[in-house]
Amino acid sequence: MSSSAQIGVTGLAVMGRNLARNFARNGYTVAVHNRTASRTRDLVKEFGQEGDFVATETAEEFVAALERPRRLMIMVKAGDPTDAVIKEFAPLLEPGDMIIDGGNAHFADTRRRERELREQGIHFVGTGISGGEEGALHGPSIMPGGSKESYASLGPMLEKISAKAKDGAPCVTHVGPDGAGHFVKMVHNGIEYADMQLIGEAYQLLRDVAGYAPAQVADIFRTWNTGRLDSYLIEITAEVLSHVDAATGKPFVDVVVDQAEQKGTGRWTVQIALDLGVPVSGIAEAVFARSLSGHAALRAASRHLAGPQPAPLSGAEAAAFADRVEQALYASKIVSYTQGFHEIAAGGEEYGWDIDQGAVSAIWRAGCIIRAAFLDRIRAAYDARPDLPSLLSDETFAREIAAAQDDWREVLATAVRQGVPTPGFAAALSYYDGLRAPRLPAALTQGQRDFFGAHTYRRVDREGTFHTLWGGDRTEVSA
Ligand code: NBP
Repeated sequence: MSSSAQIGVTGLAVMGRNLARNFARNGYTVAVHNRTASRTRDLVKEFGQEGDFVATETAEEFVAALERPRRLMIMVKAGDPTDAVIKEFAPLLEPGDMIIDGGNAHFADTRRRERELREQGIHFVGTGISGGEEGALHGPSIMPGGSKESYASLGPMLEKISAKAKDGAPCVTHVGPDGAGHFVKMVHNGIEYADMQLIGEAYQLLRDVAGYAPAQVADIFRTWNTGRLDSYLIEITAEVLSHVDAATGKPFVDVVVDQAEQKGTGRWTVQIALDLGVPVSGIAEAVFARSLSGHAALRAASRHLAGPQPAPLSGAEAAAFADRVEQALYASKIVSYTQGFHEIAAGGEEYGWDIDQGAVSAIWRAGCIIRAAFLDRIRAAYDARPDLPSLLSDETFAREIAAAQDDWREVLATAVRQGVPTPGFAAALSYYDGLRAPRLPAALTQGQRDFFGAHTYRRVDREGTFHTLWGGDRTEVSA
């Protein structure tokens, strides 16, 4: 067998198979391999005419099929399977070769794998890939980490198979060293959770408070999708809401069990944010809302609890309310992106990654699940001021939130009065109000901590750290 393949893909389930086809359709010779060899044979049988595939059955054959330095992409289930595959292939590789992990790995695992393989001279490129199976085939958003050297070799190939933004720019950038790519992919997914939760809350308000049927709500989302909320998630929301169940003739959304599942990347985003001390309250509420929905027994046992029943609005009032919900959704969305980008900045600082936030927002403009017109504007904000401390410090976003806030508050007040749960909207507004508050009750918290634990506090009028002798005569001493 000649070593002719420019890239190899091992792990040919939906993602790996479609990425391999994407490389082949773009003119690359692709070696393909899967633990269960029938998947490899099926791929070549079904799609062999799309390009140059080299089907291999053993690890040795697979590695031998790759030109040097070798580019070997792993698309297996994240976690132990990734380690098993690395263990199988690494001994067959040589210094300078690259292993690209395109699975949804935890960035800490990626850091460990990168360190271990670096000792062998192998570049380990943890790469976030978003866009689902369609994206993998037609162009995903790609977030590679790893060394600069590996990006010089891989970048042009990834640029070719990636999604392209409206201005033609490929949705891939070298995010930073070691685990930076998987970290950014993790936060992407956290933001995705928040986006979906906020859309869900808007939907429920439009149904329960405005009194619209799912098909009418779908029309409202379609209209929103022509404005500043233009995004893939709003577009598919309209599709899902207008879908009718063939078996019952009912709206599809009414026959689906209302318990949301999750695979873990949203949870990781929140866990890491807690470690980094970054308030990602909107993302956290989105994760918790999925968790609450899944507690079927608890929910069943709680149905009798007292609370108001929403009373649907009349026609003109409903339309006016829908406009206000759009404002609330947009303002809350600005806050979740603000929180997500804060986490990326904090992760970059903690791990020494030097992540270009503008470049990250640019590669999310197409291909990935959170793709949206909005991301062009985030990029513009970071381009204008790369050291922007927060998206809310950008004048345009601050002005838009200022214009939206009366409606945002009104929508939340209505939701609270009518007993419609809106944890995402509420967390976003509290974050906003928390940041703008001239004084926070944290001063009282510090006093309590000093009282029960002598934890000390700082004063507004003098440098230093102090403690009050609470159990004694309450004089203040320097700590
Ligand atoms: P899965 O996550 O379902 O993984 C199936 C693949 O892993 C098969 O090729 C399977 O081989 C292989 N595999 C397993 Br399981 N254990 C293995 C082991 N010990 N050794 C070797 N191979 C093993 O596939 P997927 O949905 O295509 O996703 C692939 C990766 O991409 C995952 O990390 C996923 O999180 C990530 N991702 C998925 C999406 C998406 O939309 N699905 C989006 C973005 C990222 P077999 O055929 O022999 O069982």
